[in-house]
Amino acid sequence: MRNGQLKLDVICKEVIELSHETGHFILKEKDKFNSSDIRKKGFNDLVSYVDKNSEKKLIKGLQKILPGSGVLAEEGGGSFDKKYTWVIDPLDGTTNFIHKLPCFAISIALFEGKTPIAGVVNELNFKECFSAIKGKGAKVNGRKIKVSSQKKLGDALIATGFPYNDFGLQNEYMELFKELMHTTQGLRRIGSASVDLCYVAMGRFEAFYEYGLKPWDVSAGALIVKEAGGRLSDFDGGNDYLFGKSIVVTNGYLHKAFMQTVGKYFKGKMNKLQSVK
Ligand code: 2AM
Ligand code: CA
Repeated sequence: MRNGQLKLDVICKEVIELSHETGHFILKEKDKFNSSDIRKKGFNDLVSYVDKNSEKKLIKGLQKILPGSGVLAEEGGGSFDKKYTWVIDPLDGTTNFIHKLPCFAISIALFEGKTPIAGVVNELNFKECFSAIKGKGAKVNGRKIKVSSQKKLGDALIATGFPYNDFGLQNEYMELFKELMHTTQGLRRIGSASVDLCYVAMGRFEAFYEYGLKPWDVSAGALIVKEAGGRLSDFDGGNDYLFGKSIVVTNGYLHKAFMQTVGKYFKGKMNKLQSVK
């Protein structure tokens, strides 16, 4: 820190390094891992010692990188009571990891107050480490990235996540899915929201939508895709996509049309989501 200003480029480099070290641990464990290591946090909600140890390593490293910072993490919780807060998913795509299926990633965002200012998503299987600093663009493995320039929904590849334990809007979800099956080039479900967001950021997907996610799933990826030129909304068309449990992201060109389609099924219905209090 100099004159109260964070040196975000230096911090970002150190976070990337930490994500590689922790990623090395996760990949080493993948081969030893078996079903007796899995614990259930709730219906369809899986966790293992790998998630927990990865989180411990990250928190220790991040607090060294920025002493006095707070943490909000998937396994250990936390809050936003400090000036700077790390929002961490130590293993995004746990179900994939357990089944030894790519993709899964480490997702780390740095917030100033409630605003993300830096993000790193390290996808460990294909060794693609995405990063962004607010106002400075987005990168993969150090190379600048941007969203696709596709303007036709009919030629767009769309990513989504299926509802996994809150089925309050299941019918609306299926109706939207059906429409998109007919009006787009196709739909994909990768199983790691942070990676979905980064794939929109680098132009592999034109759009991504999902509900029921938490800030640690989306915060780093949302900054990365925004810095790559993408547009983001919640399902109601507002800006509460980090904390509001629904997110739509597009390459920008398709945003209006895509939001109109989402709105047909979801507008005014988000209160039916059981996990939204
Ligand atoms: P996770 O692997 O860290 O849990 C997939 O749709 C996205 O939803 C992933 O980012 C995944 O993150 C998140 N998610 C959260 N809880 C989940 C669950 N119980 N089952 C599947 N995905 C879950
Ligand atoms: Ca996780």
